[in-house]
Amino acid sequence: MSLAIDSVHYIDSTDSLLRRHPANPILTSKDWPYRINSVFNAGATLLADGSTLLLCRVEDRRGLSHLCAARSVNGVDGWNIDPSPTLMPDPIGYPEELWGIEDPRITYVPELEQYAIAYTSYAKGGPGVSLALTKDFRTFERYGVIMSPDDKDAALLPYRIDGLWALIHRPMTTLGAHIWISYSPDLRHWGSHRVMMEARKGAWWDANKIGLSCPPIETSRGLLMLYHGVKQTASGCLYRVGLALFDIQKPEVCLLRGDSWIFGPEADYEHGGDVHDVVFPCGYTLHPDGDTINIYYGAADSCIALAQGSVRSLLNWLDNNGKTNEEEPICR
Ligand code: BMA
Repeated sequence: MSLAIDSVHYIDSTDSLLRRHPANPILTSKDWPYRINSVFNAGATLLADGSTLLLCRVEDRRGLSHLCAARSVNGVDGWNIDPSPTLMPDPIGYPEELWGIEDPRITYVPELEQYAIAYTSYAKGGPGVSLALTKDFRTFERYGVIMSPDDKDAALLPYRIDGLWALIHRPMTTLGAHIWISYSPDLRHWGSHRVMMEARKGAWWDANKIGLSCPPIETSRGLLMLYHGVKQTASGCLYRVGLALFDIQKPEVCLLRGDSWIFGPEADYEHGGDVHDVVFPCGYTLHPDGDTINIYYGAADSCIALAQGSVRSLLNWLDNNGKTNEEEPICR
């Protein structure tokens, strides 16, 4: 009897899709110029001179988070870390930041000639999505909370669609923790909310709770999304990363979704830390070849690590392992 083993995906290894950098973890609390508890979940971007900027979530020794910039010529080592916090919560001007700001995702927006940072602002009402614009990661124009609690895991798309800005985010609703997209004429007023992709149910690795990882990657095939799935187990949550592809001009249309995760906690620094068994990417940079990708992720809510891959290989993997909506309802 020939068991359809290919369909079980045992032979389609994801091992080489994203390779951990030998220098991992690339940033830890020991590297910090001031006393902190942990550093993780960093947004990433390339600056005009080709160097890499990470906007890191730093948790202080009260348990509250702020953001701090680290710059490096090669994106791997030689980090130049701001000597004091780059963006502190401002609970007086922005009460939604009372308990800190977390998990930034950076999008360079050519039309505005600025970087847009979507981050979690945390206060009594729960986590919400806030937005700030900057040209230099030194001064910031805050837009305040743009998605009210409970909402997080957000990134702005770098272009308008039919004149409207688009924001991917993850509201918690009675329907569950699914990925949504919303539109705005001015970055302040948001509507036309639509579900992009739902969490699966039951025993799946991405059951019940999913969220955007890095901002989606623009490719010739569509918007390539890395997303995290959270599996609840008897010994806690397992945070892993999967892949899906969406239409560039109609991002609520899901073209392909992989069944299995492509990256999960395996290394010691991912298994052990303040929160065990977490890989949580918030940023990526693309090499000048247009294909090699650096994915920066928080490991175990304690440090920052780097995994490298190829956009072409990620798309190939989705072609071979992803399902379309015609095959089965992949996103609902
Ligand atoms: C999520 C977010 C992340 C965190 C992860 C694991 O809900 O709060 O900031 O890394 O949980 O603790």
